[in-house]
Amino acid sequence: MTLKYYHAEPAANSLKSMIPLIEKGLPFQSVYVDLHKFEQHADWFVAINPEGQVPVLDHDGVIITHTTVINEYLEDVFPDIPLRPRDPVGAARMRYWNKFCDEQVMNYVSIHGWHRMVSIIARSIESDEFDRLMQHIPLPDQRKKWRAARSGFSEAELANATEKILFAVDKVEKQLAQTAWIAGDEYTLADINFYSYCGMSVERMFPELAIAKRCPRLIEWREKMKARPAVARALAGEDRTAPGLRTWTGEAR
Ligand SMILES: N[C@@H](CCC(=O)N[C@@H](CS)C(=O)NCC(=O)O)C(=O)O
Repeated sequence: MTLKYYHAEPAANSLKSMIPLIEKGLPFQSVYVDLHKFEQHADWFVAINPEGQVPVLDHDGVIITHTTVINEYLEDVFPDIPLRPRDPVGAARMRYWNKFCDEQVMNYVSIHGWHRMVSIIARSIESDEFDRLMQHIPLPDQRKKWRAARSGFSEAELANATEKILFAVDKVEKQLAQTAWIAGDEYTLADINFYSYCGMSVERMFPELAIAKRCPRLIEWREKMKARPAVARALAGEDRTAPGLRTWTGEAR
C-alpha cells in the first residue's frame, strides 16, 4: 500500500488532510508543491489533478481531491483510529460543521489571506507573464480570484469576509460552551477543519477583532489542538513562504 500526499505549506487545505494522515499513523510520501512557483498549474501536476489545486491524495494510484472528501475517504479506508463518530447522529453533526467550514468559513479567510499575501505575489509579476500564467489555471473561478488579487479586492468584499469570520468564531465559541470539541465530546474532522481554515490563524490575522477576549473558549480549544502531537508534527512541515508574507502559517510554528 502506498499513500502519496501532494501539498503546499502546512496551513488551510494542505494542513487539513495532513493532520488526519498523521493522526491515523499512516505512512505517506509527502510531495511538496510550490505554489510560489505556480507548480500547481504545471503540466505534470495538472495531469494528476486537472483542477490544478492542492492537496491531492494518491492511494495506490487512485487520486482523491478536495480535503473534506479526502478526509472522509481516509475514514472509510483506514477506520482503526477514528476521527469521525461511528454513530450516525455523531457523524451527521460532524458533517454539519464540515459543511459550515467549507461553505461559510474557508473562502472568507482565504480572501483576507489572498489580499495580504497572494496580491503581493500577483503584483510582482509583469503583465505579460501574469497573462501567460493565467492561461494555465484550469478552474475559471480560480483564474478570477488571481485577477482579483492582482487588481485588489474591494473594501466591500473584505468587510463582508470579516463579517462572515466573526459570525463563525462566535458560532464556534457558543458551541464550545456546550461541548468539549466542535461537533460534540469527541475530537473529529470538524475540529481539524475549523482549525486549519480559521482557528490556527484568526487571532494573528485579525488582531483588531480581539479574538482572545471575545472567544476565550476558542483560544483554549486552539491550544488543545496545537498540543496534539499530530497537529504539531503537521505544523512543523516545510514553509517556503517569504517570512513577511506568512499570513496563515506565521505564529503557529
Ligand atoms: N476545495 C478544495 C480547495 C483547494 C484549494 O483551494 N487549494 C489551494 C491551496 S490552500 C490552491 O491549490 N491554490 C492554488 C491556486 O489556486 O492557484 C479542497 O478542499 O481541497
